[in-house]
Amino acid sequence: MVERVETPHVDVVIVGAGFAGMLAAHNMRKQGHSVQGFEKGADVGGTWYWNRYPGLRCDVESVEYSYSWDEELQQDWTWSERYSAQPEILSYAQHVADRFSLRELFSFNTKVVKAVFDNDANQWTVTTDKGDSYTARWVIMATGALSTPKPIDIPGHESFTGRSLYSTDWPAQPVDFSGKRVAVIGTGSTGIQLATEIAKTAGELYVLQRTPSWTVPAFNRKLSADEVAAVKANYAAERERKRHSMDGLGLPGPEKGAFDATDEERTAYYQYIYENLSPFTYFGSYTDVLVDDAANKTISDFLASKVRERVNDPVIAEKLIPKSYPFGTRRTCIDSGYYEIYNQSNVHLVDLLESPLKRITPTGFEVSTGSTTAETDVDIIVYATGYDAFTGILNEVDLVGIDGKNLRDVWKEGAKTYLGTMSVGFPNLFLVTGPQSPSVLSNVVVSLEQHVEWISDCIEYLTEHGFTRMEATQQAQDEWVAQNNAIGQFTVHRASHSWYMGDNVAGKPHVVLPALMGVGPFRAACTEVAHDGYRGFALAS
Ligand code: NA7
Repeated sequence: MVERVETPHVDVVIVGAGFAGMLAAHNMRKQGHSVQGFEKGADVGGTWYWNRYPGLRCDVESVEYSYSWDEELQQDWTWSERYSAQPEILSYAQHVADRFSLRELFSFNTKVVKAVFDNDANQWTVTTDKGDSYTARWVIMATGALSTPKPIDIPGHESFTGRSLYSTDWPAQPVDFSGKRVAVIGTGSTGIQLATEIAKTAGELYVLQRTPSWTVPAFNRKLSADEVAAVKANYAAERERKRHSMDGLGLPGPEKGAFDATDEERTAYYQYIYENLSPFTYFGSYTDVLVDDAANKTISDFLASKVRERVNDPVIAEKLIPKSYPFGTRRTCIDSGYYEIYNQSNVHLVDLLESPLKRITPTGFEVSTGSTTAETDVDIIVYATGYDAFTGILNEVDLVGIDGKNLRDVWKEGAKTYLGTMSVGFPNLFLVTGPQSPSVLSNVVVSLEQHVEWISDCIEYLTEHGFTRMEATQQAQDEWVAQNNAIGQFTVHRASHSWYMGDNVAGKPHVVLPALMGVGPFRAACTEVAHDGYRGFALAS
């Protein structure tokens, strides 16, 4: 006789044990739900578990890039530096897991490979790479926006006989670059952090730059006991203020247009931001910098002057200055001496706009120089070529909704959601910081807390009212996406071609992926929807 094995059932499946997944698991358990979490890594931490390349730091200040939902936690934990390095953020995540006994809610080293919606039972069947299946009423995809590396699209990269390193899959053992010839491909946040670190010891470092990024000095430092005490004295109130700000950082808002200030006044203000605040503040420095190209250019001009100050060779400086996109339409970086590496004799900028990268060879890389090519031999190639943002990680799972439709196919023409959290045809499947939510354009911890708390309240409401099914309506989703696209057209993002729009991955449709309205207005919109009985969602028992 064949023994029938029942598929275990839980109220909620949570995918991912990063900052979002840990909070979701904590909340669901607190609300009395049965929870099964899955995490493909061996431990908690998400981004900070997977990424461990040298020089990795968060570009949001430590005291802000941390949970705000537990007063005792934020009072007990003390950050050592203004901008934390990866090991400290990972130990924070581990501390939270210990403190709230979160690990027991997750199966680690377990990847969710498939989830299929049962339209009659209003539940999902979730299958892992171990072959186990669970049924769950609700599924929360806490999988992060920057989790799946962009495929390496450079010809010949597999032919390289030296060492290839990937920022997204860094070796556990430290890599010794001393005396080595190294190429770093990519000059986003990751490439900038890596190049700065590798330049310290490499024999020769070649930085292969296609599109330059704006980057400003971190002015990183140890936090003094007085500074920490001052933050902690007012933590809860400050966090609350930031939740309603445009970027989750609560930086001072603009009062007037860029040209309503004199040149001297504007320069002084930009200098103040440069030395004291996050560069994300520039977006909110004047009312028109995000909508008017000329106003926007005042920021670029100011920052360009800084590059010229920091780089000795004026030709190199000009190559490092972004000229092809408005300020703020690509991620602004924070560095610890990046531009200065170009003043070292062992560091060489390879401008791929001038000399396009043709291929990786068995011994190095080859660029076109007019009618000829030039080959450079290296020992190590480091790829810092970015992510298939927002959708990559969701596409890795077979998410099968109503009528057997796969999310991957439904989003072929572009990812669409309502409130960044649900997509039509996929009832009971919550996304955290999904497409058309602020996520990457904000302090993401503030954004993910808002999203997870909204989802938690929503599941509470559905449970209390006996609803077993929730689905975004087509109209609500269409309007939400249209509104975001309209903001894109209204702002300098209209000229943007970046991973914010899906442009970095071949074949990915150009869609405004992050919500551009800002963190505070997004929160208000979500709260209003909830107050209206989850307007724009179809609820059923
Ligand atoms: P990014 O910001 O997407 O940067 C990737 C970089 O890699 C960027 O400079 C790309 O140039 C470059 N790239 C990608 N493919 C190629 C090829 N084929 N040839 C040459 N150069 C290439 O990713 P990061 O990991 O640096 O940062 C992601 C986010 O993580 C960051 O914003 C923070 O929020 C944390 P391109 O721009 O395509 O010309």
